[in-house]
Amino acid sequence: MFSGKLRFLLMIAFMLFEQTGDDGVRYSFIAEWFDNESQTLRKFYLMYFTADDTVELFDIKNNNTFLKRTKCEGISAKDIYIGAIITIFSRQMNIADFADNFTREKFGKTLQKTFGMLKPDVADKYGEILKMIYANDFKITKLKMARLTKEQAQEFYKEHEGKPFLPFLVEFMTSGPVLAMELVAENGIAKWRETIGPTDSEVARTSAPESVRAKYGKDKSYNAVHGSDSVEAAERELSIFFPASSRDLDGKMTPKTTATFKNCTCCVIKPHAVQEGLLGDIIYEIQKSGFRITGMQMFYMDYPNAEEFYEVYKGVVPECTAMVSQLVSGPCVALEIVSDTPDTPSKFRALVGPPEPDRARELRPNTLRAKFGKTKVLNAIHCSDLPEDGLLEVEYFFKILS
Ligand code: 3AN
Repeated sequence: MFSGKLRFLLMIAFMLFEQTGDDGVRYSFIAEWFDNESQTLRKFYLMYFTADDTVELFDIKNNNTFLKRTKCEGISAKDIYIGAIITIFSRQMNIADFADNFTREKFGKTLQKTFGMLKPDVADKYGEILKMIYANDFKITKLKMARLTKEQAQEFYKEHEGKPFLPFLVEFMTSGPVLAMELVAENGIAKWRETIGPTDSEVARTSAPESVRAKYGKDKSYNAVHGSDSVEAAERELSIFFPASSRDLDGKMTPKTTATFKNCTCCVIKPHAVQEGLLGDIIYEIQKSGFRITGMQMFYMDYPNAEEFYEVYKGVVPECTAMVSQLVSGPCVALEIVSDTPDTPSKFRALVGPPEPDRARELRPNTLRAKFGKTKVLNAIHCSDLPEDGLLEVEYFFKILS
């Protein structure tokens, strides 16, 4: 009906009206998606309607509507910020920029990402500290358990070059695993500094008794946790652990995973449980039950990978298609689990419980699925079925995908 140019102008005019007429507001972003088939980066206007949590996609190059306004599982205003990866019908879209000033003003000043890191002295307290992170309204958008080399620790703390405590700090930071995180919240940088408390844990106990360092740190050296102190520091520190491109890497290696690939089993905390903020609660239960977490990383699975991962269930488990859709609906967290006994996979299965949460609640109320699951598909956790699958699945995540 309209020529391409006119249609484009109408689109722009439409975008100038932020009120959607149904008591909601429409926010507009530039979203990017790498199309594997054509090997091109495709750009869209992504409109998000607050009234009913619906989204619409407009293909910028082809100048047409790519996805009509529709409800999209698991997406709410809190999930959308610059740099976020959101999954829309199995396509992982990167929110690259704001598409109008209205959205920039509403979103731009408030949501901010920062870098947080749990140090080697709290490796057995991940669950408790992650619970605190969620209780303080942070979203964890990237996460990796890693081991720093001496060079990497020196690079990370290069602002302290020449200070007398640096050699000890480097030794401490390379003595065990760290848990690196990208955290997002309103005024994230200042908020995370406030959440962790003063550098010296002894001081924290008097001046900020509810802070992470007051609760889990020992002194000013063993102080449990790190937080960036400026936008520049956050960018630099995030790029060390989570490089966005090879330019970020600049020839250096990222800190390596801590996965051991020995007497282990695989646990995947599913996207719905991550989105519900249950990561800390689940990890707390796992650590409390005597299992050790020796590898942990957040993954944004794409459709082919999710299908490959669940391949053995295809044609056997009727919910397989729904399980694949759930796994690509947002970030999941994969764990390498070990224990002091040789039969870690079966021991861990017993803690996870029956696949159907309702049944689990009846028969095994103390299991993870009984506590955190909703339905057979949304049962919070995947764990390896057969003992020999444990290592294979750990390798799939921590060698192949990672
Ligand atoms: P923060 O981590 O609170 O930003 P910084 O940047 O002054 O503190 O120091 C970085 C790290 O160096 C601290 N987290 C702590 O582990 C260590 N550190 C700082 N000051 C001292 C000190 N005087 N003695 C020992 N370690 C220190």
